[in-house]
Amino acid sequence: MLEIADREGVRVLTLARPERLNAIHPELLAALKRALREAARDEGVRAVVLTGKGRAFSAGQDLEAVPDDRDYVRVLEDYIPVIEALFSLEKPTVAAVNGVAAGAGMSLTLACDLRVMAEGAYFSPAFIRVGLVPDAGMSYFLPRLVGMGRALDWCYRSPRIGPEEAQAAGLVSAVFPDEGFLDSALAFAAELGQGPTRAYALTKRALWRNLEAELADALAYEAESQAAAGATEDHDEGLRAFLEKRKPRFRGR
Ligand code: LHQ
Repeated sequence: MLEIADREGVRVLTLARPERLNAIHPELLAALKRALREAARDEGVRAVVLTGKGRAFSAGQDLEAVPDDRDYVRVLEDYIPVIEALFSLEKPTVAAVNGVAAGAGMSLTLACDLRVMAEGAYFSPAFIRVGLVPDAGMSYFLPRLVGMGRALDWCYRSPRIGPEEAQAAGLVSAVFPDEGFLDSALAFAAELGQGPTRAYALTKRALWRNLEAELADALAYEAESQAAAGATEDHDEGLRAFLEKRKPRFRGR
């Protein structure tokens, strides 16, 4: 249901219900929640990749597993800790969108820091097609990532958002060929996995926080974050490497 593997400091979490296009159900969400907590605790993990097995990333909520009483508040309670764990993880997170990412499957990718996608993959907000509204974080992340005009347009029409449109909107960082996609995505993540982990975490927090802040407050928060980054071993190493004209060897501390 959820496959977990490590490669070069990158923890790879693979949604693995390929016969259902990795549709999401409560057990999968519980496994994801556990895996994200473990990834947060494990110092050897310096980046996390979320991907899907088979031809899809995820088709979203398993529509065969919705409760008869339609208690969607209850259904969404299982998503909340997963979205929060992804968002607050103090390590870079990358969604490797290998195939269709629809509905809450697309939402999972939005809660990651960065997205890369395969040439044959596409995003589909999907919710509106079944008479529902964006959930699992999409209403929060999508307008912030691509702007309100596009977010409304995509959520209303639920078009097939392919690599070209996704990249033009700034939704994805890179597009790789279908052939060898996971290797390309892992190489992309491995670079982040070899970076200054604390500085990434502080960067993520500052950018999101300061999106809503007043300038004076944002500037003060930047100074605080910089003091924290400046106290890391990786900053020492970065300075040394610069002066010695060599590539830094960051250790994530
Ligand atoms: C599926 C699913 C699926 C189960 C394909 N479930 N089996 C909702 C409700 C309540 C509260 C919580 O929040 C949510 C959030 C949401 O995520 S709502 C949006 C849910 N997702 C969708 O509406 C997307 C539904 N799927 C599709 O539109 C298509 O399957 C896509 C566009 C993803 C892919 O199309 P195709 O490549 O043509 O594949 P397919 O449709 O033939 O699907 C393959 C199989 O997977 C098929 O089963 P079968 O037994 O016929 O082979 C589908 O029934 C199954 N499947 N999505 N979400």
